[in-house]
Amino acid sequence: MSDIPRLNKFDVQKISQKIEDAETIVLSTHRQCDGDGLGACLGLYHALKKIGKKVQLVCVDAIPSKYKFLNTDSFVEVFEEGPCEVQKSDLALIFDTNDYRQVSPLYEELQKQCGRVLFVDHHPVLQQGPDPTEGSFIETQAASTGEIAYFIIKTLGIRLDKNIARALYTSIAFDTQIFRYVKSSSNSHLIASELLIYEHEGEDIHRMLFSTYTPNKIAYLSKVLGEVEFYNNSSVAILRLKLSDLENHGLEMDDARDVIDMIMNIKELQAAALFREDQTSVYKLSLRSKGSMEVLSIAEHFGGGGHLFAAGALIQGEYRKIRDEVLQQIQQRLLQSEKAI
Ligand SMILES: [Mn+2]
Repeated sequence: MSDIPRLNKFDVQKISQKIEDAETIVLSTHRQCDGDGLGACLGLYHALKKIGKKVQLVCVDAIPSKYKFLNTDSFVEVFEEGPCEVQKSDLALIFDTNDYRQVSPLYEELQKQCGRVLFVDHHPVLQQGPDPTEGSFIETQAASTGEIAYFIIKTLGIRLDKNIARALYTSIAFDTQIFRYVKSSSNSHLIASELLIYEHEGEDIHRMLFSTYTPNKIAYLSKVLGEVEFYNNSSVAILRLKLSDLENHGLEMDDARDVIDMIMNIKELQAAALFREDQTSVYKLSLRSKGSMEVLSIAEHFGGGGHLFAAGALIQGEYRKIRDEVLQQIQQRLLQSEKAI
């Protein structure tokens, strides 16, 4: 057997050099942050503090309460909860998106206060959207941005510790959904195995990320999952989440995030679209597919973005009209993928 290196190292030399050259650094991630972006930022935050950098971690909007175990109250500032002053810095790094619109209005402030603003991401650059800033690091082979942060930390020669490991493990466990989505690479597992030398409570982290249900959430799920509409012999599913249902069950927006992943566990399903009502007639569209057809271009068509098989957009309009439009686009791609077989 040939000696295949099991750890696929990303070329983070250039971005690491820029970090090394900066004395003051601001770290951030996209709006409605998740375990990936937040964990990657926080891991790098702890690492850069260890080598004497002046670091600030700022999120655009409120951090979901389930991330409290990362001590977000002590280390993370929230721009929209103000007053939060962005420190004058040599460099700003934005994790887990390469679309500045996901970071606005913090992005504009970062541009003012920081010498350079770069993205560190694993989403494809949008065909119909803004280009990432020059010098950004984008590696679509990374299953999480925590993996990229890991390689940066290693390249900078910073020793791991419990704080760093806990944050990076959170990032990896979140985006891979506990090692389900690893991009056919051993990286996520191998990096995690090293992190677990410093962070012994992997199972606790899994629980804090994914087992945070309340009786209210179960009642909510039983209502909304009963409303899924199926098309094309159950290979396409569509679901609308009404704001009033979340409110009636006393839940926060983040509680609706995993509904689409549940639907994707249906064996015969090829693609799903979920419309989460954010305001009256404003929907956050989430799209998923199992890989036989891409859904990113549908998201882009509506001004959004994401990954090839998991993407989203913000759409304004009358529900039935936009649902039919999205359904038609999914069905078109499904037909093409069936023809291709
Ligand atoms: Mn991510």
